[in-house]
Amino acid sequence: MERMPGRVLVIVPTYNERENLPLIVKRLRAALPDADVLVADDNSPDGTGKIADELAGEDRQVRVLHRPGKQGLGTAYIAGFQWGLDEGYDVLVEMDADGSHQPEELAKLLDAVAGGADLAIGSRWVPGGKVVNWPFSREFLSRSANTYTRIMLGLPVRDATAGFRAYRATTLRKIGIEGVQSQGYCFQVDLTLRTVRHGLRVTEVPITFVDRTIGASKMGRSVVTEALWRIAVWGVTGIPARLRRKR
Ligand SMILES: Nc1nc2c(ncn2[C@@H]2O[C@H](COP(=O)(O)OP(=O)(O)O)[C@@H](O)[C@H]2O)c(=O)[nH]1
Ligand SMILES: [Mg+2]
Repeated sequence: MERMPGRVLVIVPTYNERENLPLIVKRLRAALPDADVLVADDNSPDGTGKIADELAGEDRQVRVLHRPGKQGLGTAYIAGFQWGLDEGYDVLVEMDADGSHQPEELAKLLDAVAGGADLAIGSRWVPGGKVVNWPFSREFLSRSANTYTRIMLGLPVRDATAGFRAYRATTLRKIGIEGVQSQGYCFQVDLTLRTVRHGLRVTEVPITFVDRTIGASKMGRSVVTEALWRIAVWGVTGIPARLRRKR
């Protein structure tokens, strides 16, 4: 990495990730010793929150945000962002706990931010991006969701549903995160859309996405349904603005 773009907080949301969390925190701390980590746990029934507390007890750069129950990925990130903004971090990173996002690739995202990006997205669907271990059904779902999103919203982004990202604090302050209601994949689309509509700079960095080998996905059919209808609503309500821009 060329230089750290200021103080960096990596937010790791967890729900039943007891085996994954120690592995990912260890890799992250080794890859980026200067970055701090915030685990945002929703009172995981498998005791992930307690493991997070133990990790925090051993390392001052690891902190934990406990929420009383499963409230969805979107609000977990909003709570984490709010905490990080209040603490004065300059860059806020989103990263899954399950190993899909490789901590060793985070430096590339931070380089993009240091180079002027307001939002850097770790992208599977730009040249050089890859997925490993994904069944065809997951790849098909992700590609279709991104094509649908691009057509509906006209976003100049290949992987708008990606959850491996680095935001400048100024970006989050400008786009306003308090009112965000989206929860699953469309939380990522929602924030991408807000960033683009504010005229801010989005850079996609190719990454290798590795599907989890431990534990199970928390994303069900309702998350996909939510993305379909919300994106349709944004698409339709955004059409007048797009027509005005073209004229
Ligand atoms: N705090 C919190 N974390 C969540 C919630 N849902 C998912 N996660 C975490 O978000 C990350 C991505 O979820 P995952 O199930 O891997 O999604 P997938 O990769 O799309 O299958 C993982 O670290 C999960 O533990 C939630 O409701 N609350
Ligand atoms: Mg995952």
